[in-house]
Amino acid sequence: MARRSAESEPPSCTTTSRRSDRFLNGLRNAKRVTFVSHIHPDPDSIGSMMGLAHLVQSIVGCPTRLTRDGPVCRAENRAMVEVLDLDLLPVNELTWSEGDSVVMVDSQPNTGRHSFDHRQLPIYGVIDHHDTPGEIAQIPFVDIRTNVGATCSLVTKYLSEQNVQPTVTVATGLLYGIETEIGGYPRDATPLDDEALHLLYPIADQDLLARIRNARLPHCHFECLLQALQSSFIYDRLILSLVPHLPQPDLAAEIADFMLRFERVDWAVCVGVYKNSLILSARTTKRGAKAGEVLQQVVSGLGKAGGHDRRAGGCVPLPSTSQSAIEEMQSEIRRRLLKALHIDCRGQRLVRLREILQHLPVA
Ligand SMILES: [Mn+2]
Repeated sequence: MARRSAESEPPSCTTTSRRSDRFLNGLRNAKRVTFVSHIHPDPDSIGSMMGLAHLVQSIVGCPTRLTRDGPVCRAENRAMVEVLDLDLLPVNELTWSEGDSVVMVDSQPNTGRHSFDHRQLPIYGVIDHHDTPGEIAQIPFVDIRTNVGATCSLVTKYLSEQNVQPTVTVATGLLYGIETEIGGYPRDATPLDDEALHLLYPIADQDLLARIRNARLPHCHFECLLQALQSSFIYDRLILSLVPHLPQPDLAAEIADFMLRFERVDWAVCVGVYKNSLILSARTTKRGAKAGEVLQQVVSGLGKAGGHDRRAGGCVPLPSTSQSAIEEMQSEIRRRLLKALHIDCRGQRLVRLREILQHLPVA
């Protein structure tokens, strides 16, 4: 299907050509709709599932299921599930019956990472905003707008097109999903994202949002930040953080976000060990950097990656968790990354360890 920018949506389009109409038309005979997304659910994937479930329940009137692929990791994301009282079913424990439909949000088949096996049940719809394309040729309904900041913004548009008022919980989920995608810097947002925020803000519960944003953090979070600071190296305009142990995979993205604030760099990449994999997260301030494609190039033949223009993530399985296997894979990734970014210089530590150790206060 043709990709159209949010701004170029013809205002004169007939009712039947609206995406939300076409989406709902294909679900008319559904007995139940299940929403799936990528692994380690993030607020954009959770919010999108919430919004679409509310839409389907309101218009089609059939039951819906929200799922999670693997654990919800980041403290804020766990707080979102808790304070919004969401019931996310583990995707690998689902059973299927006649009349089931599946919709994938914030991800595409065979890109990103998910354990939903579409040989179990063909996917009816894909609603996403990622740059890195998946296999969508066989999917009846596809709405992929790569210029839009958040999948939740597309979902909010569906609700407003259908005159379905979000509940407080749904509005809070959608708003938080959009905020996490476009709230950082660099801000990749379109008028469609701002329009969605404008619609959701008066409905959303600001106290619940505050509880989600300021979720309490475990001890290991601070240990990991210290590890990251100690193991960050500057290569020209890149800062690379090699973290020996990530307590949860989403921390790679938090570290990359944090390091990108450093005024001397315009790329921040975190490569951290989580279980028997390396988790990669890349951020850049450069518009048109195609970070998703850069990361795909870096992990080519080793693992998977995907993302957006200025934000990307990936995963490389380790052949073994021995120190030498980890170091070997980290240096291969560093070599490929420096090549991809055309950087040819030695790394400098962000923090000089000896000076820090000399000045450690006594408790
Ligand atoms: Mn997203």
